[in-house]
Amino acid sequence: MQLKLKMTVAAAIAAVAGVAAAQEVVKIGHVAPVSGAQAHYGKDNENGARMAIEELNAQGVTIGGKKVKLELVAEDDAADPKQGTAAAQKLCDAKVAGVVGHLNSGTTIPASKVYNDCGIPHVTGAATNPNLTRPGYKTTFRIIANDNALGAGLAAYAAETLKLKTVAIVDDRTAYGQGVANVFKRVAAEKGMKVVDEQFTTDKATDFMAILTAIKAKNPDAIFFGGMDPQAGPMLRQMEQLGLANTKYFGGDGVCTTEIAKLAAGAKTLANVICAEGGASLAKMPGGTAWKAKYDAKYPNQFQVYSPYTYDATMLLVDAMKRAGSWDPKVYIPELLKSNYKGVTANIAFEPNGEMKNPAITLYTYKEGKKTPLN
Ligand code: ABU
Repeated sequence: MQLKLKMTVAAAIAAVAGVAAAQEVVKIGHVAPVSGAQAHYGKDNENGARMAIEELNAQGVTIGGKKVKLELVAEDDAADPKQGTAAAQKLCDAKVAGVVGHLNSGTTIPASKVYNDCGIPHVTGAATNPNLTRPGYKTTFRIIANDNALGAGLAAYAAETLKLKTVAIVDDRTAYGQGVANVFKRVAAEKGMKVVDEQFTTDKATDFMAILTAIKAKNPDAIFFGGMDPQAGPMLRQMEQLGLANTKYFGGDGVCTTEIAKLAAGAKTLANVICAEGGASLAKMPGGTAWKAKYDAKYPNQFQVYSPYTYDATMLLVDAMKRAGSWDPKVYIPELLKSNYKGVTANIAFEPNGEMKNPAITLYTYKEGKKTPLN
């Protein structure tokens, strides 16, 4: 009797082990800054990817007739280009099937070469510098509008809707900040605006009194800032201190966060912000409102900007693997390029260079401290 019981237990253990062995693990990488001043963006991005992986695993995923378990391999690049390429190489060495990321154009552009060299696709839902897709790597994909659209949309709004005449431009000298500022400058000038001053800072600075004092002397209708919210928040506070209370403040998606309202710490100049994002507003996304409610329940008070896109990027990778019947990048990359994926953010399809077809852009302002769409 005892022997029979032992044999039954052994058979059950063997059966469970057999099922476990049959279920293969498919790794998906995610990279963003989850340390340093931009950690709030990175955590939000990582949450989006993690939420997608957890939902997919709960539903059960079958690729090429095999049941698989998805595993997120999350890396921190601290928004630093060198750490970005190191993280990319780490993910190549870990043999992930695909990567969601990175956040910053300054890390994504150099990392894209690493992914191309090791043949792994990456999908960014945050990096917006147009140069990302210029090399024509078959492994690079972007699911939001780039800075050509954001900079031009903001310049058109400044010149044509608000009829502003003069602007001072500040950028943080990163690939993103400098790039989006250059597009704004070119299109604003084409539309008849005069650039009365140009100043530069860094993505580490928090004291802008000297450059704002110089700008104040030129009395512009607006300031355009190419950079992120750890700089934009204090800059808005310092604009208020210097009496620049009526100067409009333009920025790209990097300043269009929930966090900027906290970083501006009650400065009235927050209401002067007009920023642009490379997608539809949550209310106009196909699944935005329901998705945001799920996200907030899981990650309270962590939403910033890009998590719906990192969620979709993760789903998109797995959708291509399923259609290809393989998670081998060589096999599923052609399917990824042919995607016609109905995401939470949009219907996602790609141009041959990996840019999204027909991305939306949305302009926002801040009303009573709350980010509010203008279109
Ligand atoms: N798109 C703004 C933030 C990320 C980046 O492009 O650097």
